Amino acid sequence: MKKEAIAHPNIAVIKYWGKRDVRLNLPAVSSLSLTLSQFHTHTIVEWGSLRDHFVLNNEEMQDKQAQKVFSFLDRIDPNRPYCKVISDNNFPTAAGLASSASAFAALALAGSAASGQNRSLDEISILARQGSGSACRSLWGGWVEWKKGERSDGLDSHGVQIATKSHWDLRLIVAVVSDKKKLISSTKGMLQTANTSPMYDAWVQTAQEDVNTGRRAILNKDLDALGEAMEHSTLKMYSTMFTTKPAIRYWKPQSIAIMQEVERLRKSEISCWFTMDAGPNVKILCHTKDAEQVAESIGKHTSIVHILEAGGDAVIL
Ligand code: 2P0
Repeated sequence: MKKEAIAHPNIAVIKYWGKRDVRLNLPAVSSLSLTLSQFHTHTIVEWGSLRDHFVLNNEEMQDKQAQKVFSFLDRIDPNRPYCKVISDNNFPTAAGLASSASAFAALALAGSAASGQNRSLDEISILARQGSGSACRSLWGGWVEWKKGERSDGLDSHGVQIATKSHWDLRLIVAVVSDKKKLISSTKGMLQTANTSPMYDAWVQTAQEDVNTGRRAILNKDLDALGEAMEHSTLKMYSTMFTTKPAIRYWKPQSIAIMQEVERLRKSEISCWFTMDAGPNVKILCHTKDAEQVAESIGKHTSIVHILEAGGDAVIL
């Protein structure tokens, strides 16, 4: 059987940081995200070959990355035959977006279909989560909530779409400060934070309030309320990272200059708000009518600036 699927990356507006179960990738907190259009991962899974192959962007991979893909397919079907996985990102590494979310969402969708399983989207989201936490949010377009769930088997920890891509006319501007691979992986950073930061408990205890505020703001299309909650969630997440031992600091001087530029734009009555992830790149949410102006101002600090729209559901082709 051969099946192919497409999924888009997503950016969290209320952040996921910390795991309550490392093996199953169960999060300590719920999160909210926006799925992006323009960029996607396209993946073909073909069961039946002489050995396992993983070809990423036309290059056969043989490292840890390939192993992660093959063991993920073992989760889909423990008795699977050898297979060939061909995956392409239509966005360059220099786009400044993590590709693991769209990658595991597309792989979960294509892999399940290729094995002839009839899983629901919730079940595929649960599967994708085990490849990379944020991937469980990339099965749906628009605005998605990842409920952390309570169960120890993780069956209630998956994405839920709260609004479609056409719900709200916003843009996400991605300011690329560096396209280098991050120095410390998210998984490692999260573990280190939980083990050593005195701020971690406060982060976990106050996260649900931010999710509730963020969800309400999305449903009411209130950008100032969402932006405030997004910056708060971002900076609170970083407070836990800064206070680990040793400290984790993904920021670069340019990241701070861009955050200051966003604050300056707000003083001139343009509603725009920043968020950052496990790296130095800055993402800014604003109304579509202001996007060009915001991108131009941000462009003073970095030469790569993308203006992105809300994207649609992941699909089997
Ligand atoms: C997020 N990040 O909510 C948060 C904010 C980075 C900072 O999800 O360990 O690749 O595979 O579950 O999903 C990036 O981490 O981590 C991430 P794992 P993932 O988007």
